[in-house]
Amino acid sequence: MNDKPVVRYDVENGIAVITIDNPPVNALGPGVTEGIVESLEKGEADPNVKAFVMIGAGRSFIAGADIRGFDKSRPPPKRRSYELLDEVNKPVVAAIHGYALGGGLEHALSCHYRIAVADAKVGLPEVLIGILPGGGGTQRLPRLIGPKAALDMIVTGRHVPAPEAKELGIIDDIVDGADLRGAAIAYAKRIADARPLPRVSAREDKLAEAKADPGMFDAMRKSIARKARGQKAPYHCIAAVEAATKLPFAEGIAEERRLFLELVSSDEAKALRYAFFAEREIARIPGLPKDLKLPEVKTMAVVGAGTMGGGIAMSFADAGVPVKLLDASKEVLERGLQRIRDNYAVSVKRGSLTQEQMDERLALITPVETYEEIGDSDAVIEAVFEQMPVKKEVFQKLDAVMKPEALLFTNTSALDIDQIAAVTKRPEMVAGTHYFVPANVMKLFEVVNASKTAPTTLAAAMKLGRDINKISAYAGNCDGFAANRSRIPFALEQNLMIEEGTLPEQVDKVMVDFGYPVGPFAVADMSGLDISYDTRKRRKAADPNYRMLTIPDRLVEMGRKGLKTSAGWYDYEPGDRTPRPSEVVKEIIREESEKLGNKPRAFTDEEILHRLLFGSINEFCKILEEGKAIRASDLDVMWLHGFGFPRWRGGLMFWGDTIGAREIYNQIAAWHQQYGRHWKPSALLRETAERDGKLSEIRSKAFGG
Ligand code: 3H9
Repeated sequence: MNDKPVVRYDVENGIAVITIDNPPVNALGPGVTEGIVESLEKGEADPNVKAFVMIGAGRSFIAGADIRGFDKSRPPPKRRSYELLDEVNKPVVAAIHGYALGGGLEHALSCHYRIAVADAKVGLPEVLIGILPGGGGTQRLPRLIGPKAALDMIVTGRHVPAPEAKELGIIDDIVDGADLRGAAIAYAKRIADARPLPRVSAREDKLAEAKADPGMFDAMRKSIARKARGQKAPYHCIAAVEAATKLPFAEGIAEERRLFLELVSSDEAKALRYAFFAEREIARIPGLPKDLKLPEVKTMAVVGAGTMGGGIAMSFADAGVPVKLLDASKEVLERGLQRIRDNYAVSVKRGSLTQEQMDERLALITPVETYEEIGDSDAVIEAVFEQMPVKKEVFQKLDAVMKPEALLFTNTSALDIDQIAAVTKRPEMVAGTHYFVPANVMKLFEVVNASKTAPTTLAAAMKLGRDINKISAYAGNCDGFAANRSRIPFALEQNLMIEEGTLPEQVDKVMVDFGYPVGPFAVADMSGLDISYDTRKRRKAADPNYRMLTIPDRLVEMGRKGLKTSAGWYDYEPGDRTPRPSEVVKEIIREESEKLGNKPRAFTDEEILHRLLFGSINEFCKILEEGKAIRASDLDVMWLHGFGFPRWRGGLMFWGDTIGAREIYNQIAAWHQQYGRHWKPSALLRETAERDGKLSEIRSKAFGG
């Protein structure tokens, strides 16, 4: 047990310095707010103290309340530090470096002055974990910077860089980062005698903005309606800020508290907290030595300038990493580069990128036509055609030209990486780095550990993903790896239910109501039905028992390839992406289900939802059983960042726990009897059901579970 105090108090030349020292991020865990209160009381009572400085030790000011604490019951504090800060009669200066987030910024807002170093960030990101700022942030921030700017910060949860925070009026001064403590003490001395104390809670001037524009709150509700569908927290955030403009400060605080308490133990907040920690846990691979010396990856090469290769090159350029893009065909290379330019140009047009940033990123991508030119890169990702002989040829060439310490990665989504690695003399330096489409946008970066991959290669690949702001996720080498493999049952059920007579629009509506941004049939139309058609044909050629899907096959064969042909599962008007239910498709479904001997029947929404999701829960368990993933929560994160699973539902396994492993197992066992082999229950699922365990807490036995 570490009994180092989490809050230190010392007095220097009449200035009491309150230092929060609760690693890693100075969250407001047990003892912290109590320590702040105690220090303020001590300084108030000491006639030698003229002013206070509040500062964080280590890498940050305060990153907010301790998120783990929301699931534990803690007795309410005798005095709330936010309130005491408002009451003290000596000025308090918040000295911010690193992050001042959530309760951290709320403490700073309760102080009388705020100074920050230039690279500090401030924000109220509570909405991202399903709650609202409950330490007075919804009442003080609008008073300090106006309700409009406060709404923007509180409803998006975005981190605001210190220079912008100064412009907004959150920060009084930007100071040199070399000696923040010294600068803060000097600042405190300067303002020590200034009266009255500038208390944010006492300000009313900025609130006038809401009187001039009373419609801003409804406008905000309207603007978030699509994105915030199914969620409560963003709306409660708006309500709390609105209260700030209508109620006296103390009543506004009471209303904030009431709304906060409604959210903090909601399913939405629990799910978002789960996702927050799952996203951090996924970086850990049990058994990997902590002191591994990783090869540095500072320059990259990508082989293949198709859509995928181009997206991969962009993912590096976006992170400031120089990347060579290799394609033997000049034409493909130029087309690839043009696609990259066009993609960046769209971002510039939308305003998410400046022309200067676009130029900088393009300058980081160097097109090359020969393997020799990439030989000195620290690592290479192959993104060529998905055919084993082609991949093998590429890897033989890479092995010959790449410097001996270079890492060789493949972006294959389905092929056996052991076979690819076997053609090289360095299979220990080969791993999979599987991107999701579009590669420059999707956050998931699946790192596939082949049988000979060395721990350093694996760890370097995981780090590479994080370095380019992706979420690296471990997967074992098997058909489809972890993410795509776990989604196969979903895609299969989607089609089988159609054969039983349900319609694409019905399935899509259920999934959109569940929280997906778009239903699976509309997504299939966007991706192009011909892609899965080609995969099915390939699989059938390799395995005569492979079950073909006649309905989507017929659609492709009659030219209905999706959005690009203005017809797929849905009809589309030219130039319009709105899916419209199709009579043609309805008729094909009727004919094909009749041929299969299926009598059309009505599906309930619940049956559709469970048929789509239970199969993947079963597959998650099989993947974990085989040691091809580490934890259930990793697979949940993969679905959040690879397949658009609604974040406020936590993840597939977390959602499964709201139903219960036992009920899911029983249903799967019943469908196994009814539909056959593809519903065979996983032994791990059965075992979890029998002991009433939690699906989201399953950890593969191969990794010590
Ligand atoms: C709040 O403040 C409510 C208030 O309104 C008051 C209500 C009354 N709690 O992310 P990292 C851990 S709600 C507990 O890898 P980075 C994290 O789990 C809160 N733990 O580092 C990890 O642990 P481990 C509002 C926390 O540098 C380690 O710290 N605040 C918390 O990439 C390092 O984290 C937020 O929502 C926490 N609050 O990013 C901010 N924060 O090593 C949440 C971090 O065991 N935090 N940990 O895996 C963040 O956004 C990022 O952690 C931050 C640093 C940007 C600060």
